[in-house]
Amino acid sequence: ATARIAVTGLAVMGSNLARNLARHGHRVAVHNRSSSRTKLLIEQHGHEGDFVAAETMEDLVASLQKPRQIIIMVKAGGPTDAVIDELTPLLDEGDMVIDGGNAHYADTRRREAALRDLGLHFVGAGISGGEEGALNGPSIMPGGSKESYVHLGPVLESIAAVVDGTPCCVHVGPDGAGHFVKMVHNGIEYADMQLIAEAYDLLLRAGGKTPAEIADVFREWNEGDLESYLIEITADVLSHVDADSGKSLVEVIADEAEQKGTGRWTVQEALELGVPVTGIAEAVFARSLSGRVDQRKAVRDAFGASEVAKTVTDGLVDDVRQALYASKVVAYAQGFDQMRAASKEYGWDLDLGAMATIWRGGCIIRARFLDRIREAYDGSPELASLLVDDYFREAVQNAEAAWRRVVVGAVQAGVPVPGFVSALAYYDGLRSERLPAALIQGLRDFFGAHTYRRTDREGSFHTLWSGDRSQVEA
Ligand code: NBP
Repeated sequence: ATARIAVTGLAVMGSNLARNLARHGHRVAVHNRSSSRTKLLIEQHGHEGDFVAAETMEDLVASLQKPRQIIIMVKAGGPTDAVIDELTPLLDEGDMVIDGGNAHYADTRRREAALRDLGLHFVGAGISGGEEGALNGPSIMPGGSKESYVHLGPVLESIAAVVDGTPCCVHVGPDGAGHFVKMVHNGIEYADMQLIAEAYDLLLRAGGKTPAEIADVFREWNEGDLESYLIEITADVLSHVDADSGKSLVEVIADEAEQKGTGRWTVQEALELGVPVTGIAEAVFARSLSGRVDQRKAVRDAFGASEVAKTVTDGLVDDVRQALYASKVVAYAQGFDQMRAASKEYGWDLDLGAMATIWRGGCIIRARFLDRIREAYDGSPELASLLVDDYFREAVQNAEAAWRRVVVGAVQAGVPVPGFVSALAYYDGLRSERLPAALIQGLRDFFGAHTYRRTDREGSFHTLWSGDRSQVEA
């Protein structure tokens, strides 16, 4: 029994994670349901480090130091439960089971509670960065008990991405906190990509630029506040020429965005928590709309394809940059708001500054910008919104005029920019002295006697709408 840690599930993510562990000097036991994958890993990469191949789950467990640490990297859902059921009878009190898959945080909460009853630690760890990240340094978001992190932290931190000497891995919070944070990360990724796509579409259709020209714009943007992995790869994708057609690849890719579901989960959970994550919701719906091919055709046939008025102005490129930045601030403000709400709901005590810190490297939304978010929450952990932090307030104020010009211009030109529009509406909504919610309350009271509160007196009131319309205290 000599291996430090184990990985079961050796498809692309599990194999790469095991290799990453081995390359960092950890003796790693490896196992897969069908042993062909285990053999392949050892054949191809066995020389990279110290692997112990296990044919069966019993062998895997027997090969580990105590307390045992076993990472599960299988398909999320039923397969994860199947592996847990197979594994738990073989374990001893204090052992740790780590789920590195994309589990729903509610499943993680359920599994954590069940394993806690058995005296085991269950750690739902969000792992971001895809296969490349798993191999070379992901962003890792482990939940579960503090006690488990004492053992697990050093190993996970050793294989995580590192930015400015700090590993992109921290104990996020109890039970499902890690998977929740990973889910919100993915939701923000949806919003970020939608905003980038809208900026591209504006420059293409209203600005009359070619994809190659837009690639240069994104390259330039990547030198400033927008610097991020997604902006960088946008330039790469836009400048790629398709060998078959000789066109820009983006012009021949089918315009139907797919989704695996974490964006949808983020929005579903936001609805439950009552947190307006409008940017993420618009991003999820924009993907859904793109996939409604028959409906798109029917409406196009009925109305004619929208003719976009070219609104090329000297300032368009810089206006779009500023609109993108301000909308992105809003998307992150919403995502962080959701984490804050969940933290309160579930008693997780999330350190939001630390979340920004561990997203600076290894993951898809890694960006310069996250340093500013970390500073904002380090300075005031109870920040009401990212928007009120001095740095972001100033950034949004500076961008506001350009942001409005872009939204107005896009609406007039007929380019759909749901992300930009909804971000601006969110900002305007929060800033309004009075909202028409007052009228909604009046209507609710009218048809359903749902009562309302007044601005000038304590208490709940109802107007006798179908009687003499006098007011009664409810
Ligand atoms: P997959 O999600 O494609 O799952 C394949 C693995 O699950 C294989 O090892 C397979 O074993 C195993 N498995 C299945 Br399916 N059913 C099983 C069962 N009933 N019992 C035991 N093992 C079972 O692998 P992946 O793409 O490497 O992803 C692994 C996890 O990481 C997933 O939760 C995924 O969502 C998450 N993730 C993936 C990425 C990414 O970029 N791909 C990024 C971040 C997170 P077999 O070989 O015997 O069929």
